[in-house]
Amino acid sequence: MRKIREQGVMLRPTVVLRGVQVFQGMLDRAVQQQVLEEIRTVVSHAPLFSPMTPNGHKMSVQMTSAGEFGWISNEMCHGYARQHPNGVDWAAIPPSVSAIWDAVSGAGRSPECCLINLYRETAKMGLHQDRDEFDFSCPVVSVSLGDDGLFRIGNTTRGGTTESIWLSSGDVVVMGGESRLIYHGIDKTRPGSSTLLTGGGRINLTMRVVT
Ligand code: MD3
Ligand code: FE
Repeated sequence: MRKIREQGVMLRPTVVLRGVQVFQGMLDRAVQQQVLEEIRTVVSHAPLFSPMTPNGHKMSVQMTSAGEFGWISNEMCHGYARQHPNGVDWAAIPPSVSAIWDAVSGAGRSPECCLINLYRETAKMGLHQDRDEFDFSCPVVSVSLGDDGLFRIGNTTRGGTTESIWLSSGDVVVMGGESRLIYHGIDKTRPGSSTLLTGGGRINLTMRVVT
């Protein structure tokens, strides 16, 4: 994908929703499998855990990270940290994943965090803003793998109308510019809609610049 950009052929989003760019079907099955295999290695190094919500409830999504920073939320800490809650350094962001950032981010910086979210059957993520990062001029790039997820976006302030779009395995989403601080969430997944993950479920990767 890096090659494509060097040749000067820009990828075009298939859908743009409130400034959020959606590249549907950007990753073919072979690339999805490659990414998944590299993510499995990351997860075996830094196991998935269930973070706490700000109100002290357990989130239904399981998480871990790769990169210089990972995102954690427990009694001790709520935000980016250099180590997994168990004390290990996060693994490096896999090359197949940073290649996606290089292809679509248009950013002059490399991602410092790849957050890995696992949605089993009934997991969801409520509407929220991503504002734990320092530099909002860099986009967030998301990669969907496995089951479809219903992605909802609202506005840069709470309330108002929202719009939804189903994200499928191999879709890439770029939230930059005006859309960087938009409220967003995942209402539900469609269990059984993909055969990519053994045991089913949805994995979302988000790459971010943190500092
Ligand atoms: C819009 N993840 O990890 S990815 C998250 O599918 C998160 O797991 C969802 O929201 C998921 O924080 C949605 C798409 C996404 C990610 C970051 C954004 C959309 C965004 C940041 C700003 C605006
Ligand atoms: Fe988010």
